[in-house]
Amino acid sequence: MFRKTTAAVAGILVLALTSGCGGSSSGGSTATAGSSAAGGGGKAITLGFSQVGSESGWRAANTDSVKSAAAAAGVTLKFSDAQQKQENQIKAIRSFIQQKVDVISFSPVVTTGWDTVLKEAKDAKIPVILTDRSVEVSDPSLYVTLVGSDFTLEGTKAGTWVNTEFASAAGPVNIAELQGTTGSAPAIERKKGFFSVVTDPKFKLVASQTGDFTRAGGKQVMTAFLQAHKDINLLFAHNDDMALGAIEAIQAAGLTPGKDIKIISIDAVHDGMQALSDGKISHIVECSPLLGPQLMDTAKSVLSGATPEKWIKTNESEFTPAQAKAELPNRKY
Ligand code: GZL
Repeated sequence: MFRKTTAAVAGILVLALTSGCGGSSSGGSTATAGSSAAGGGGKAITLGFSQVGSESGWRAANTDSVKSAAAAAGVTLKFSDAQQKQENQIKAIRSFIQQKVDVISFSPVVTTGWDTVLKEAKDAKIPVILTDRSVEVSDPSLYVTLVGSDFTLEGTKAGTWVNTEFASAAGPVNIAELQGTTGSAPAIERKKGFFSVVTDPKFKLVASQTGDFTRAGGKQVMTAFLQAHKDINLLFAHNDDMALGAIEAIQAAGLTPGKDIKIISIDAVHDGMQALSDGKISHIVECSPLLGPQLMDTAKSVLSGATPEKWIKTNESEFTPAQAKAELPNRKY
């Protein structure tokens, strides 16, 4: 996983400054928006963006951030929704290459399977900027940088809260885990970070399965968990949407979320913060979707010839119920 800065990666970007032309990418929905702005060489910037899909409140906020930042930056945006399918992202990237966009950006739905299409972008001399999620590639020069969160740290923060919350518990503390999309960077790294600190033998992982980051998935899987296990003490949900679905399942089982089963989640989207404020979720680690402005700034600097750090990290917080109550009026998403 090339998320570490590798000096050798410098690479010389030969930038295609031809402006993108019309047309749509196959696979998912594509739209073009925004007016042009000067990039390197004074040419208008056209950015091709392949979004994972619309699986969660986080994703909706991330899409809004990218689209509004492109409009504010005067970047012509070609936007493709992959409906959570890697093949649609690959098709979209190939379409952007054919359209000769100036720069390509995408949030990779999973970490592997990108070498071939990113090599095609490199051969076409179109720089690629990752947002949100990372990739595992054989050649780190296949993308310029990642603008996104440290998911391992998010998992570690969640695990640290668990250790504090259950410090006085003799155990066993039975944990159920709703994993994010299988093979995605946030699912892999949040799990790794969490269990790197939740190591006391009193903690027992009694159930773990993907809910694919959706409310429906969280509800369906938690319902099955509750049928199989009558003694779950803690739910670790990789995102708020799955936690919100799980809350419905917990209530349907006649239990009280936040009391009978503590819930630790990640994202801090509005509905998650509301549930936290109401005590149904116990603690939330923030993962900011507001990556649009950083993406546009990075695209412009790359097209002007700069070589950014290999990973431009977003700074994030975490919230207790009281903090959520106070923060809710200020939330942008
Ligand atoms: C994290 C992002 C994840 C969110 C989920 O950066 O990739 O995908 O945590 C979203 O809500 O579906």
